[in-house]
Amino acid sequence: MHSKEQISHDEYQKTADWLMSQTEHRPQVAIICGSGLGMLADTLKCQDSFAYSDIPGFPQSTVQGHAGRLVFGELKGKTCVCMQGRFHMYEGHSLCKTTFPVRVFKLLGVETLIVTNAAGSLADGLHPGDIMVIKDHVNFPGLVGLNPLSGPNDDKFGPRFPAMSGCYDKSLRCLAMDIAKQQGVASLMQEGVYAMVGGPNFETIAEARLLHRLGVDAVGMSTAAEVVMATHCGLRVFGLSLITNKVVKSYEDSDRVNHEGVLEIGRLRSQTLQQLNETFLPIF
Ligand code: 6GU
Repeated sequence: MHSKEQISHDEYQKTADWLMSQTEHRPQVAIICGSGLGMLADTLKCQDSFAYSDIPGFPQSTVQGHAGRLVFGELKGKTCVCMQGRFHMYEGHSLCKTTFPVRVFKLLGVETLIVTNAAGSLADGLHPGDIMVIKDHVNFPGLVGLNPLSGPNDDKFGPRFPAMSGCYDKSLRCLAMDIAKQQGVASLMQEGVYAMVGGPNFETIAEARLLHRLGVDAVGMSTAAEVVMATHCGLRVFGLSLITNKVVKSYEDSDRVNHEGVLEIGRLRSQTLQQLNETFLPIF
């Protein structure tokens, strides 16, 4: 299911052309909202929104807490397109389907991609409710060949062997930390390494320990594949993980992570994330 599917340039273009025929917005920024973080889209002005099911060529989202809408609009003078709900590998989508919107954004003229997700923390200093600015990632599916770039390369989008060092833009990361200081929320924010795993189950204790030893600060089931695709086609990327829970690393710990708890922390921090975004967006 995950390997051989290919999407042609024409298919991405058809979706982009359809969207451009339905809205006059021409976004510079695309935002992919993670679990429980979709409320950002609701704050866009002059909205044009499209259910994924109405967009030709778009995959369908199946997870609770993910609305499944593409919202265009203005936020503090920047034209944005916002995914309320993303596509995950564990839903059974091929990786080129989960990353389909990224190339569509490129064809819409987007220059910067902001990715957010809900993640479990492995680092001792990262607590539920903290925000991690993604400095780098470990793409576990990618390391074993589950990569959206597998198959013939489409040179119109980017090179066969794209570099991934520096894929999380340094100036955007510095700017985000500066804004957090200005807004008095610096104690909630730090940089770290995100790992994407396939899911849908959360980690065993042995897996959690392994990730911790490898230098992973937070783990989740998304983002890395989208960022690989975005970097390949030259988008500038900024990523945030909202820490929703601690990953259980001890056999003595009786805590269990659950999806409802993940969504609840998203609601708790929506205000802080909103404020950060409103200051951040106009100035980069
Ligand atoms: Cl603990 N693990 C994974 N894989 N994804 C998560 C998570 C944990 N918490 C939120 N998302």
